Amino acid sequence: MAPFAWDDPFNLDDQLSEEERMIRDAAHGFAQDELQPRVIEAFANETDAPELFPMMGRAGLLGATIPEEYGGAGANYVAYGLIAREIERVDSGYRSMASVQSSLVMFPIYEYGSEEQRRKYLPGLASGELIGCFGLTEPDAGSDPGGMKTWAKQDGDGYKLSGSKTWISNAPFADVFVVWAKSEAHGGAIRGFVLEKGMEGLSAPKIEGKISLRASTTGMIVMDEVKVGADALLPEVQGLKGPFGCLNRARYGISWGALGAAEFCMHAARQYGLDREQFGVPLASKQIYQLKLADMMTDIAMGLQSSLRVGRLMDEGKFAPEMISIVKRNNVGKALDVARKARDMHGGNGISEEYQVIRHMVNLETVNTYEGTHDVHALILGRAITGIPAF
Ligand code: TGC
Ligand code: FAD
Repeated sequence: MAPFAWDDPFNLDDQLSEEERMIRDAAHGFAQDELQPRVIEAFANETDAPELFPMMGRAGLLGATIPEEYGGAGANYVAYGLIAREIERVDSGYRSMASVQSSLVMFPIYEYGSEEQRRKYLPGLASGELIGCFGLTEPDAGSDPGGMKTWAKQDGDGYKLSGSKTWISNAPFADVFVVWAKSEAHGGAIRGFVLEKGMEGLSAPKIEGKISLRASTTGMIVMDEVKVGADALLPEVQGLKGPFGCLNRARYGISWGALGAAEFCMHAARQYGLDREQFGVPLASKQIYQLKLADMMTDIAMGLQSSLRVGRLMDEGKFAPEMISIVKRNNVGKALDVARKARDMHGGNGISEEYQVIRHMVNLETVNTYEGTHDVHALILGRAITGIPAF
């Protein structure tokens, strides 16, 4: 019989390659040394932190799956998931900054871009000298991005873009904007465009006053007849499968990331219960307290195994988007449940920034909503089960 480790119940460590373990450990070191010391203050003050991008770039955390010739790490999707887990163990907002850059900006430029676009943008995005954002959601088109009102009109050889995007991570300090618009020249089909900071008619005001994900900067993208050349178009994809192809990667990363936040919360609740005495004994000696810890550990362990499986299938090119809906929806929902329980198990201290569990809890509310809400992923699965779209 093997010994049992409460913090790694199914021996995930043993299922990773040496390279994957090295990447995970490097990400863990970076997150604990560089991100953890600043997060409480950053969250309290809603601080913009563009300086984190070059730091993450130097640590090899941006564009992990992009080939090395474009500045990426040439790693696999399991390694990418492990990076997300380590960053989100500190804060979902920091993971958001990194996953937008990697999956929603570098991936489309690599996968759908021209060779010139790849060479122009990817090395700077990988090093963090350039910051990217991804504009899909609009004020009147969230869960239904096909209802977008942003248009690209033909303008000579190029295009003129008008419209607005909202709730866009990284936008206020972004250099590179991957924006999705209906294109007049392509019969109204949705196409991707790469815009650059400073273009006339382009602005990205910050959305202030978030109660969740405060360490990550969010804004709008406002486009008032922004003129771009023909070379701004991502040539290799047309239709909603373009943005959804990016979302597949980001949603998968989130399925790991949310469990990093859940692990932080569970470990904190366990330690709190061992340290805190009530009725003359540690709280951890109480059956109800142990039941909650057992449920947390079970949900986290099952979630990690399922994300590992999906990651392996992605690396073999054998995944279906519905698999990603299962793990995004399940793991974020379970992480939110773990964080709420951990908040409760800390009693009054649970609402203090010092103990950090309530920050994870409110962050996970956003994670449950973005990249396809919990219910939208249920409907994606419902369609797959019944053949009937119920959106
Ligand atoms: P539907 O008819 O289902 O599909 C339209 C076309 O897209 C293809 N497709 C996919 N392709 C690749 N991967 C997927 N996951 C795909 N899902 C669909 C599909 O095959 C079809 O292709 P074609 O060639 O036949 O045209 O589209 P629908 O309009 O009915 O969509 C339904 C629904 C609800 C599934 C979809 O709209 C949806 O997923 N909504 C959620 C929107 C969303 O996730 N937004 C995220 C915005 S970005 C964000 O939140 C970033 S936060 C990041 C951070 O800070 O970390
Ligand atoms: P809605 O679509 O209006 O949904 C509201 C409610 O209705 C939800 O509960 C939803 O589940 C439910 N609902 C919707 N449709 C149905 C249906 N058919 N049947 C039943 N229930 C339904 N977007 C980007 O493009 N880029 C980003 O970088 C980005 N970053 C974000 C960062 C933050 C902090 C936040 C909060 C959001 C971000 N988003 C981003 C936007 C995010 O993807 C959307 O908020 C999300 O897709 C939901 O859209 P919505 O907010 O318009 O909600």
